[in-house]
Amino acid sequence: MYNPVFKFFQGVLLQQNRRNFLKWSALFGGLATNPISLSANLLKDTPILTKWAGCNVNCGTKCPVKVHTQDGVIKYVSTDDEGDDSFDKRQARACIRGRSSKYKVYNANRITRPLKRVGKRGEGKFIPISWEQAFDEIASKMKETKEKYGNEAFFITYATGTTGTIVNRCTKGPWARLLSLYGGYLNYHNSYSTAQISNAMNFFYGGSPSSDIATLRSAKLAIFFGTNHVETRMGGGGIGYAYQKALEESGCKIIHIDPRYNDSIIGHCDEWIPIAPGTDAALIAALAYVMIKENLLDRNFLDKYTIGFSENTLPEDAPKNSSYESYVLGLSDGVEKTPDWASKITKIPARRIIQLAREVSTIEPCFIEQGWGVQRHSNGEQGARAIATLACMIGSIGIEGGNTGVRTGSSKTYDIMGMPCPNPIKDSIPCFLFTDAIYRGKEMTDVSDGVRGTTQLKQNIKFIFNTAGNCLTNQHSTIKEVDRILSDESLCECIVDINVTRTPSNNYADYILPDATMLEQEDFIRPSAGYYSNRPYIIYCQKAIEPVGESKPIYEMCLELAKRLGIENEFSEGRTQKDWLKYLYEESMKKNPLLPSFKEMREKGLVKFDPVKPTIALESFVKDPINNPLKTPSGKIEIYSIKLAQMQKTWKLKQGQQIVPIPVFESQREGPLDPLKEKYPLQFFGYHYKGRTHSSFWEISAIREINPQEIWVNTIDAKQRNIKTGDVIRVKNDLGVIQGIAKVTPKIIPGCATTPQGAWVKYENGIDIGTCVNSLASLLPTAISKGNGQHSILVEIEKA
Ligand SMILES: Nc1nc2c(c(=O)[nH]1)N[C@H]1C(S)=C(S)[C@@H](COP(=O)(O)OP(=O)(O)OC[C@H]3O[C@@H](n4cnc5c(=O)[nH]c(N)nc54)[C@H](O)[C@@H]3O)O[C@H]1N2
Ligand SMILES: Nc1nc2c(c(=O)[nH]1)N[C@H]1C(S)=C(S)[C@@H](COP(=O)(O)OP(=O)(O)OC[C@H]3O[C@@H](n4cnc5c(=O)[nH]c(N)nc54)[C@H](O)[C@@H]3O)O[C@H]1N2
Ligand SMILES: [Mo]
Repeated sequence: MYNPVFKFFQGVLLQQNRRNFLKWSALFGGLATNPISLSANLLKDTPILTKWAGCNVNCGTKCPVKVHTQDGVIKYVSTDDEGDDSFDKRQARACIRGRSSKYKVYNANRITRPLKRVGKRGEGKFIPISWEQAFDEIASKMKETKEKYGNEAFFITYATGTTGTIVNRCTKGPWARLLSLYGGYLNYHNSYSTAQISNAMNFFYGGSPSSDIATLRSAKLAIFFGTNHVETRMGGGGIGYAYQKALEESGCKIIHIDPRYNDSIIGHCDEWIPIAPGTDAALIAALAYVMIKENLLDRNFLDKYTIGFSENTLPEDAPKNSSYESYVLGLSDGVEKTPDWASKITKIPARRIIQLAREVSTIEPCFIEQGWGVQRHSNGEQGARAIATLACMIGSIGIEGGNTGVRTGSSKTYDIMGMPCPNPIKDSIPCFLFTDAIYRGKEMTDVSDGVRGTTQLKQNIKFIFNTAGNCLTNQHSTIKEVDRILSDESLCECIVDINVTRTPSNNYADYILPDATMLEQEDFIRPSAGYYSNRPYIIYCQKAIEPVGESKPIYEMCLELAKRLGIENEFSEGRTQKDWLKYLYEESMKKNPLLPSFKEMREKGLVKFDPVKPTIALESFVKDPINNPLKTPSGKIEIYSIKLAQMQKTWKLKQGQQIVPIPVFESQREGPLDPLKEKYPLQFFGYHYKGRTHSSFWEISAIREINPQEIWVNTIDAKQRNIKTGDVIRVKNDLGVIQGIAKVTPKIIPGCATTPQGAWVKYENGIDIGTCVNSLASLLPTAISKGNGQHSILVEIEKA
C-alpha cells in the first residue's frame, strides 16, 4: 500500500521529531498503526532490536510478547517460540489481543498529554495542559480534600487493566503507596471477578482450594459448570491450552452445563446440557434427590469430612430439618426437589437429570469445576456452594482426577512482592458499592453493606483515582444511574483517571493522565496465581520504546505529586522505578530460591520455570483431616455454614433477600422465578469475549471487525418476535435500552439472550447504541458478598 502523500509527510516529520510524527500520523487516519506503511517506509538500514514485554490486561494469562523495533518505532510484535506443543514444554503464545499490542501503543484513541476537563462532568470535553499544571492542581485538590473531609474520603477504584505488573499496578501500586504515606485511603475488598464465589468458598472450604487443570489428565468424567477456558484463558501459556491438552491426553468424557454453547464446548466436549441461567442450585438439589433415593451418595466422605449434609452432622445449635438432605427431601419447606421439580426451573429434561446423577456418582474419578459465570448472578453464592456440594456428594475430592467444584488453580506461584503500601486506614467497602459510598457512604455499615474494618463509614468518597480501569461506568452497572451520581460535582469532588486510551470512564474525569504502556517502561509481569497450570514463567518488560507523546510511567507521576505533598523521600526511599524493581525482586528471592538473579531476569526478559507437580486440592485434608483442619469454624467442609447461620440472625438485608446456611436454590433479584418476568420475560447476560478483555482492545478496530458485537437470540424467541439474523434490535428493561445486531441461533437456551460484555457504551437519544450490557444491569448487590450479580438481568427484546 504505497501512498506518496503519507510517504512525504513521514519523510519530513521523521527528520524533525519522532514523537510529533506519531501524533501527526495518528491524525492522518492511523498511518502509524499501519504495519505496511511503517515497514516499507521507515529508515531501512538501522538494525531491528528485539525486546520482551507482556500483555498485562486481565484475562489472567499474561502472555509474553516480543517487540521488534527499528529506530525507536515498533515495527511488529511476535510471541514466544521456545519449547514445543507438548504439555510440559508448551509455548506461551499470545492470542490476537497480545499480538496487537502495537496497535494499543499507536492508536488514534491514545492519550498523549495530560488533559483537564472543561465542560460539565461527563460531557467528555477536555483541553491539554502541562504536566506541571496537572501536578500542581491535583496536589492542591488533594490537600483541600484531606483538610475538609479527612483521608477516608480518598478512594482507588477496582481496576484490572495492568494486573500482574509490579510497579505499574492498577490497585496496590504507586497510587496506593502515595495515599498510604499521605495519611491513608478507603480500602475495598472483593472483586468484580469472583466476589460471590470467593466469599461462598470461604464459608464452605475456608478458602478456594482447587486442583491444577493438569490433573484433569487422570479424570474419567469431567463436568464443567459455566466454564469457558478456551475463551477466558486464551493465551498459549494459560489454562485454555492446558485444558485442551489435558482432555486430549485423558480421553475422558466431558459435559458442559451452560446456557450458551460456548467456545470451550465447540470441538472439545461430548455433551452440552443447556441450563436456564441462575438455576444450577436447583439442578444440584435434584441430583442429590436421585442420589439419596438410589443410594448413590458417598456417605463415608460426607460423614467424615463435611457437616450439614444430613441431620446427624449438623452443628448442635442448628434447628431441626436444617440439613441439606432435609431440604432436598422437602422436610424443611414441604417441596421435594425431584427431577420434575428441577426440570421446570432449569429446563433440563427430568430423565437427563436422573441419568446425570447416575453417571456422576459411578464414573470415577470425576472432575467437577465451575467457572465464574454461575456466581456472577444475584443468587451466585448459592449456585457456587451447590456445585461444591455435588463434589462432596460423590467424594471425588483430594484424589488425582477429582476436584472440589472450584475453578482450577495453579500449582506454584512465583510471586514478586509489590511496593509496600502501609495504609493506616482499615475501613473497607465491597468494591461494587463504590457508587453507593459516593452518595451515602456515611450510612453504610458492616451488617447492611458488608463494610469491613469498622462498623460504619466515617465519610463519603470525595476523591477518586481510577488507574487502568473502566469500572467508573462501562464495567459497573446501571450506567444511567452512575451517570447521575458521577456527573454531580458536589458528590465526588475530584476524579483523576490514569489510562493509555480515552474510555467511557475517563469522560467523567476532572484530570486524565497519560500512562506509559508496558512496552514503554521496565516492569515485571507475572501470570496471576491460578492461570498458568503447571508451567510458571515471569516476564521482565525491557522497555522497547520511549513513551509515546508526553505519557509517563505512574511511578514518575506519583513521585511528582509526592514532592508537592511534602513526602518525596518517604515515597521514593531514594529509589527510581528500576531500583524498586531490583529491590522488590531481591526481597522476593529471599522467599523463593528458584528465582534467577535480577541481572539474569532483566537480560533474559522471559524466564520459564520447570514444570511443577500439579496440585491436587485438599489432598492433605483428605488424608488426615484431624491434623490438617480447614479454616472453617468446624475445621471441616461446611455444607451447613456456621458463619452464615450467624449472619442470618444479624445482617440487615434488602427486601426479597435472604441468607440460608445451606446452598438452597433461591430466585433472587431478576432470577428465573422473579415476578418481573411477566413484564420482561427473557433472561439476559453478558459473557467474556475473545475479541476483548472486558472493554480493553475495543479501541483496536481490526479486532473489533473480526469479533462482532452480536446479540444472540434463540430461534424460538426470535420467531415469536419476528427477528432475523442481521436485524437491528433493542433490548430493554426499566434501567435502560441497548441496541445492536441480532444473531438468531439455537446456541443459546430458549427464554434467554446474550451479548459479549465490555462493549463501549454510547448513548444516542437515550439509547445505548454501543450495546453495553451494563446499561441494563442492576446496582443492587448480592445478599451475602455485596457483589456484582451482573449476569441476572430480565429484559424484553424487539426489532428497532
Ligand atoms: N455486565 C458485566 N459487567 C462486568 C463483567 C461481566 O461479566 N458482566 N465482568 C466484570 C469483571 S470480572 C471485571 S474484572 C471488570 C473489569 O473491568 P476493568 O477492570 O475496568 O477492565 P477493562 O474494561 O479491561 O479496563 C481496563 C482499562 O485499563 C486500561 N489499560 C490497559 N493497559 C494500561 C496501562 O498500561 N496503563 C493504564 N493506566 N491503563 C491501561 C485499558 O485501556 C482499559 O481502559 O468488569 C466487570 N464488569
Ligand atoms: N477473552 C477474554 N478472556 C477473559 C476476559 C475477557 O473479558 N475476555 N475476562 C477475564 C476476567 S477478569 C474474568 S473474571 C474471567 C471471567 O470468567 P468467567 O466469569 O468464567 O466468564 P463468563 O463468560 O462470565 O462466564 C463463563 C460461562 O458461564 C456461563 N454462564 C452464565 N451464567 C450461567 C449460569 O447461571 N449457569 C451456568 N452453568 N453457566 C452460566 C456463560 O455462558 C459462560 O460461558 O475471564 C477472564 N478472561
Ligand atoms: Mo474479572
